[in-house]
Amino acid sequence: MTGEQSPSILIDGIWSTDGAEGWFTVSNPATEQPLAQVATAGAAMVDRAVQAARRAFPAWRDLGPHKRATLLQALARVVDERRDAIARIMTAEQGKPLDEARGEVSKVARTFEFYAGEAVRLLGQTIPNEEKGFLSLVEKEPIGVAAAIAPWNYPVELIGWKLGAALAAGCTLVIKPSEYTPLSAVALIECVGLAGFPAGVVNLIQGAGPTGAALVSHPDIDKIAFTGSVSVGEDIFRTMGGIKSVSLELGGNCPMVVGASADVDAAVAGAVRRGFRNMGQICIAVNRIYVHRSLYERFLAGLVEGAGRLSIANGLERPDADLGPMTNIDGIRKVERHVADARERGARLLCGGGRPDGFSHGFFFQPTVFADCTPDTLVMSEETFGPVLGVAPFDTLDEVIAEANAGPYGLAAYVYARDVGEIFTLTRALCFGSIAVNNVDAGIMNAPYGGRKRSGIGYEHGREGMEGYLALKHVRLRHGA
Ligand code: TXE
Repeated sequence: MTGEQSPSILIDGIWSTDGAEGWFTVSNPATEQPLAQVATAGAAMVDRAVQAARRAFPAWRDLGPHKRATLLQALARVVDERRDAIARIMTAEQGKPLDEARGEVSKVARTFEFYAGEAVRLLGQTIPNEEKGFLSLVEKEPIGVAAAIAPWNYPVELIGWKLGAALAAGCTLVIKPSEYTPLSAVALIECVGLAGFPAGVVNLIQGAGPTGAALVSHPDIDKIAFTGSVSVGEDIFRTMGGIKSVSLELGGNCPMVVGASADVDAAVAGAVRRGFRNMGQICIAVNRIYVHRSLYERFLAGLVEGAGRLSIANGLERPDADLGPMTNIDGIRKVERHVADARERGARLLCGGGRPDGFSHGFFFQPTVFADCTPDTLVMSEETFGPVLGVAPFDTLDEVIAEANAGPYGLAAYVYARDVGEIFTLTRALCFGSIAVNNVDAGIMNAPYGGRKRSGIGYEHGREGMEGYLALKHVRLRHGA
């Protein structure tokens, strides 16, 4: 790939950059070399994309659930066929190792299959009335035109969740990917046309914050589905103008509690996987770990050993590497700030803490573990979004519940314990949208996924993910005397 101009905008079935406001450069975070120039959509182009989605909406809504499901199945097949090509683009612009990128693409294909199944189960209900001769019908209808705005950490999956749910519900879309990962989105959305979807049902625009703001504030948008930072989530409420349905999946600062009854080896394996995978750039990454004092030093020794075994590489050169680079320099700077803060506050650095040797370019960082972290340490109180884990001991469940629930986020929490009482005391008391017990896969396709507190509103995944693109209509029918 070169720094050539990419025809990266799709409006009404036509890939074109005519009318673009300018160009931005996408680079490879492992080499810092430019990959492509991508066009920025200004307000006029955003308007064209929304109007295309609006025109396509009635026919798509009326197509019928079985036909929509068949197209979603076809989309899953095309994505599977092109898995390697899409994954290579993702690794080149986002940094995650190629095998991991391939896994992400496969999961998106499974998402489309899941929502193909949900599309044909769009059931309403009937409600008995007090008066004889009346019947209430509650029907579910697609809400209209959806704006889908995605970040760069899972550049295909986080678009795929919104796309699958919206299409199954009968909505049309305008998608805006992150300015760091526009090419992954292009590779995914090319599959939509190949699968046979009508023109205008799915539109793709490119650009940074101002393009996103133009999209969410467009008066013809009915639903906004956003994944990204808390600050932009709050901006969206301010800028959207008018009353729109909104789902927001924002940041997290996810705790792991390793109870006195835990299997320490399993907890260590979970912490290594969910703490460092994708360089910690996951909203449900484990950030902070509270370990019962009786297991503390054993857990720390295991964690350091596990972190030390992780391989770091350019994921195109070494597809099975554990870790690639971080996606951008801002991420590195935030990690460095959190590492410096932990040092200053007296946390014990057990491994990592800086850039690894052997890389002359690229945003690489060592997996890093701090022990004895106080609650005010940034790694414990804020989302680091990088490969840094803060660990602290605890003595009582009451104490750890208060620590884990402190702070503004409520996306996911992790519990390792074998005692049933300990498990349920923790799962009942922790205020998070998802809690994974003795595993670290808090988000699965067929269960609802969403945050409490400042981590967001609404749900993705599962049937609930599709409900967010539906409106209810109550029809009260008088059918007799
Ligand atoms: O998010 P942004 P970024 C967190 C994480 C990370 C930080 C920044 O802490 O360090 O967010 O990541 C578009 N109106 N998460 O830069 O800035 C933007 O162009 C409408 C958590 O990715 O929120 C991009 O497409 N849209 C998270 C998208 O919003 C706007 C995943 C996200 O950008 C906009 C990623 C505006 N005013 C980051 N401004 C998670 N929950 O997984 C920007 N955008």
